[in-house]
Amino acid sequence: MTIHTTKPNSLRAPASATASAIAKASVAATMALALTACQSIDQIPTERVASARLTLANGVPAGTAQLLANGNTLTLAIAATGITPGEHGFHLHTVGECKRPDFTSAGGHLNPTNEGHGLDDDDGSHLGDLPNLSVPSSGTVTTTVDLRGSRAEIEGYIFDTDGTAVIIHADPDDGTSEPSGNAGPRIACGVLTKS
Ligand SMILES: [Cu+2]
Repeated sequence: MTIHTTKPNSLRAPASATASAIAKASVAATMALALTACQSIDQIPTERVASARLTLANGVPAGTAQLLANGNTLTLAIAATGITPGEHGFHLHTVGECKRPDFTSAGGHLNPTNEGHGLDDDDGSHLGDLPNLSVPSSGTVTTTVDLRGSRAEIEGYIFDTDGTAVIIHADPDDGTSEPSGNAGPRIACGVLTKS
């Protein structure tokens, strides 16, 4: 996989990325998915706001997550690899720090408005509550999710003084249990860094 240098800056792999073929392929897969998951040309996110390099608990690279913008909508696009097949909790966490091996340094869910946890619960949900990742037998998953709220508001929360992390858990988020959906240990983590 070659990342062509003639592409606009927003479509290139992060300059700081390692030469890992996995990471480069993941970036390309993320962009391809972002371009195909949309309904029409004016819905395609055209600006990369931030990106995160995901790492497993053992330090192995596990793909990328990118924060993309289209107008007032922010979309998180993830291309993760090396993940156990099945359903996995997937969240934004409130501190942009991924200390291995347990990633507890990332704190709890990003929840700037003090809501309850859970996309399926009736007491609201955290901004960082995202749908479970459904990982196929290949161990590689690509998907996009639109974040809830205006771009300016969400960027303010994500790029606060302590930053924000993207986390994948070992188990599925049950959508209701406080405070984190009973999703088990954190198996992959990446810090969102402005592009
Ligand atoms: Cu989490």
